[in-house]
Amino acid sequence: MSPFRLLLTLLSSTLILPLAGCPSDDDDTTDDDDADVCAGIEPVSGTDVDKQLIGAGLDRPVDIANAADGSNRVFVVEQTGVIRELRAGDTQARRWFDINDRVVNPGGMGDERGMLAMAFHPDFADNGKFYVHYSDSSGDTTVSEFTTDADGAGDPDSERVLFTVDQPASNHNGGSIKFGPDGYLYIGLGDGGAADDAFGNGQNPDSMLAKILRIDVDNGSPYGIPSDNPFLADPVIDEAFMWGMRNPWRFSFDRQTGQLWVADVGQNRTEEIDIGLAGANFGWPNKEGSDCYQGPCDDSFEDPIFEYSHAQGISISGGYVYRGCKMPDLHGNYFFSDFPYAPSSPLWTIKNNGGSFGPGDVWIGNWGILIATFGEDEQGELLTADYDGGDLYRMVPASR
Ligand SMILES: [Ca+2]
Ligand SMILES: [Ca+2]
Repeated sequence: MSPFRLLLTLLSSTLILPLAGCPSDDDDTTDDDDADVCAGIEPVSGTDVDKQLIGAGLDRPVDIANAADGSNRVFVVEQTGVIRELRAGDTQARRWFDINDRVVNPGGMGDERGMLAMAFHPDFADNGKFYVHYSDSSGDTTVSEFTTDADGAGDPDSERVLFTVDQPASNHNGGSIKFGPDGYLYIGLGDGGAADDAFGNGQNPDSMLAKILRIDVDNGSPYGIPSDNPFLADPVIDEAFMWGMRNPWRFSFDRQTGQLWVADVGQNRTEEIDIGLAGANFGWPNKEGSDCYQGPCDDSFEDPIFEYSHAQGISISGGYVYRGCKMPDLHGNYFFSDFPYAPSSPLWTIKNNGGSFGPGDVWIGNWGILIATFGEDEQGELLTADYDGGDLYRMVPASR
């Protein structure tokens, strides 16, 4: 593990997302669901994981989600603009939503455009609302709300556009959209692409690009700004939650602590993992990882909690902190991978080892598939997909 530099001892108390003003999780009648989520599931001791095939025939799977509605369905976003649904017991995923007609046709492997992510509204079971992040027919970023139709499928005709952003190049569109434990929608956008922040968005306070945004989809038109967003009294756009990102392709929330984990794809030298910190500037392009890169470089920039060099990988695929039922010995491990453009992605974890983050309990150099993304099922078991082979997997105890 010596090639990996372990960075920054961070007090966990400074890292937890502010939960003040929590609009959707303050109701005692609904927030005790997690208590029985593991009922009837036998835990398995040990930290060896294997992959169990649970679906096949997917076309470039880039995101995996669950509706948290008790249905135990798994949803897979295909880059071409389709969302497929895998019901409990299914082996073949069904077409659930299709906006291929308004999504740019992604080219070959490594094309970063297309439908990139989806998020279910926290009250999806009641209101049928979900959100998608896609590149439109011109390649520009669109984040929209949709609702389900009478049959419970996603309705392409229900689109309510939240915003669009011009994309000056095909790469670095960011990707993830997810609701935080505060009920707000977080959206990751990259720097606009090309290389070396060619369009100057990394430290541009006026642009929606190169940021993690945080908006309120339940108030305002087309959306509201949460009253505790960190840049309301600052030149940085009010939607921003953190900035100075290069290409935050995948982020997630720890379902136990609420902590935000962002994997920011690097330039030619370093891949990084950042912890959510309201108002932080993560430094791109002045810094790549913890190294100065271009422009003025000082302590005002937030450094990653973990980084690895391009001797180990070339494009980080962020994952999740494991909080599932089956493998309690792996709780607290943050799973992630890398996208080597071949079916040889690693499966790595890091965890907090007494104040700093270092390699965790799983460290597999080649897992035999090409990993662009991870997901959680309703029990918090981790899912991943083979971008090239189109297979969907659940991580299971190797000793089962
Ligand atoms: Ca502002
Ligand atoms: Ca950075």
